[in-house]
Amino acid sequence: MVDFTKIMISVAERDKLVATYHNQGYVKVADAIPIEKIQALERAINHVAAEFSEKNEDRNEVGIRIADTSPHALHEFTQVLRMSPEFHAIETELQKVVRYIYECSTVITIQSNILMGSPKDNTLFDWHQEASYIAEPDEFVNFWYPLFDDASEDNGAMRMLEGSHIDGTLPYNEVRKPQENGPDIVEQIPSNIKTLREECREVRSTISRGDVIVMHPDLVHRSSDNRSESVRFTGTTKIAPIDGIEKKVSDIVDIPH
Ligand SMILES: O=C(O)CCC(=O)C(=O)O
Repeated sequence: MVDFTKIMISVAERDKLVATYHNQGYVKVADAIPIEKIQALERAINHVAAEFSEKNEDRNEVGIRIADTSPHALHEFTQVLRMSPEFHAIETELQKVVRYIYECSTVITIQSNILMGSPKDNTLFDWHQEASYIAEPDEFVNFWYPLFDDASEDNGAMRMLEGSHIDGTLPYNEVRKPQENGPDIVEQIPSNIKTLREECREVRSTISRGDVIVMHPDLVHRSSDNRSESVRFTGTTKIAPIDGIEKKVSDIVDIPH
């Protein structure tokens, strides 16, 4: 794993990181998010959880109750956190990684969420590519990172099919999954998933707090069962390099001078 605090000063390490990203379709970056920023988000989450708490439930109990029974409360809970300055501070750190990988100065966060995987979660995402859900822009990176507990096999660290990004965005089958407490989920599963699973090595993103997995938008991946006792809090952030956007905009829009 590349240590981000060190690669910031080494061209050779940067080249290694970029080559790994392009060859495997993902790269693990250690210490991309300073621990103080994660701790600040943890305090914010505890604060929001206290607002949602019934009968002195702790953060974990609140998480399990709302994740299992109330999609509406879960949505509210995660939206409040998603818009918090503490979460934006983490996004800013991830933007630095994208600037570093692309050697560019302008980047934009196109989607960013906090996901809560309860131990009884039945809304796991099946095998998919981010690019089949996000058509534009075609170039972005997808970060996945544990927030409070290290990502382990036990709590359902992300599974990735190494090299599965090579053929680009794949045709998919739509699979409808009815939910007990909310609207159906429709997933887009690559049509050749069986072959991909035979041909590509499956890797688990077992990483520590502060580390991130940087995934190519065409990498096939999925979440997995949380067999631990605690809610799995993870961040997922998609960031695009957009250097040259001013030029592209002025090509299609007549900007008055
Ligand atoms: O962590 C999860 O449950 C799945 C997240 C995911 O698939 C993603 O961020 O692309």
